[in-house]
Parts: sequence; C-alpha cells; structure tokens
Amino acid sequence: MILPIITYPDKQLKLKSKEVTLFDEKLHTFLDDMYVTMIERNGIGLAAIQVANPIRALILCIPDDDGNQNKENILEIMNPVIHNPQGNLLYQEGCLSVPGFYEDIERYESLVLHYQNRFGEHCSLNATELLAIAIQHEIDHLEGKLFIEKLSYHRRKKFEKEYKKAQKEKK
Ligand code: QAP
Ligand code: CO
Repeated sequence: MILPIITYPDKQLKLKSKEVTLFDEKLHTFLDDMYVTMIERNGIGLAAIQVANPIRALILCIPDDDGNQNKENILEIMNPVIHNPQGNLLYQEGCLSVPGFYEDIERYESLVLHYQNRFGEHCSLNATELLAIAIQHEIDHLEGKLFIEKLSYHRRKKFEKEYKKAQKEKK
C-alpha cells in the first residue's frame, strides 16, 4: 500500500522518533509499504516519520553503477547508531519531504553503522560515499531534523523563498 508522504513545513517532521521494540508482522507490513512508497516517488531513502510513523526505522535502496535500483539491495534499518565517523564531503541532497529542492550538504565520508534488521537481529555495516550520506540524512529524520536546517542563513532564506513560490504554483 502506498502511503502519503508528509512534506515541509508539517510539524510532525520535527518529532523525535522512538526505539523499535516489536519486530512483528505489523512492522514487516509497514516496511513493505515504505518500500513501495519510496520507489513510487523515485526515492533512494525514506524514514518512518516521513509517512507519519515516529519510530526509529528507515529504508534505503542505493542505485547500482548503472543507476538501477534493485530490490535485493534494500536495507531495512531499525535503531541505528553511527560509530567511527571519518572525513567530510559535500553532496547535493534532496528529500521526498522537501520536493523540488536540492542543496550541497556537508556529511561524514565514511562510518560504521550498528542497527537491527526487520527480525531484530543485530547487524553492522561499513558505509562510504552515497550510502554513508543517505544513512546520515535518514538518521537526522529520526531526530526530527531536515537537511535544510544545515543550510547557512543566506541559503536558508533562498530556500524559503523558492519553496513558497513553488508551492503557490502547485495550487
Ligand atoms: C535522502 O532522498 C538522500 O525533491 C533520500 O522531487 C538524499 O530519496 C540520500 C526525491 C541525498 C542521499 C543523498 C526528492 C525525489 C528523492 C525530490 C531522496 C523529488 C523527487 C529524495
Ligand atoms: Co529526507
């Protein structure tokens, strides 16, 4: 089932998401719904709060070298914790909750992630490049943070102006 995605400036996006404790059928169905929602909207990452569920769950599906998203590459991540972040890089980010806006954001270049999968099993992975960036972007959602909050004052002003204009044109 495709779920509606909450967009900025909806206040729900500011909520701090709660730990996942039940790794049951209901969670699995929800993760499946997140996946079809993300793919339908051409996303590579989605946090549960973006579909109005404030739990510490996120999914990622990073395209391969040919730009194809493969269902086998889906990562379902519950209760993530970042360890050993290293380096910095700039990457032009977007967000399904901030449609049509993209800006360069500074992130760690590599990290180790500890998390639980859909069965509650403890897992870890090493992430670099786009995967590392996407993990940091989605974990920020769990803390109620959007990438636009990392912009300088000047670029944030520019965003607010452009975004309001685009919303008016949509209506
Ligand atoms: C987060 O973002 C991310 O504005 C996932 O019109 C961003 O999937 C991870 C999207 C950057 C790594 C690098 C945005 C689709 C998708 C839009 C997304 C839009 C259509 C964003
Ligand atoms: Co986002």
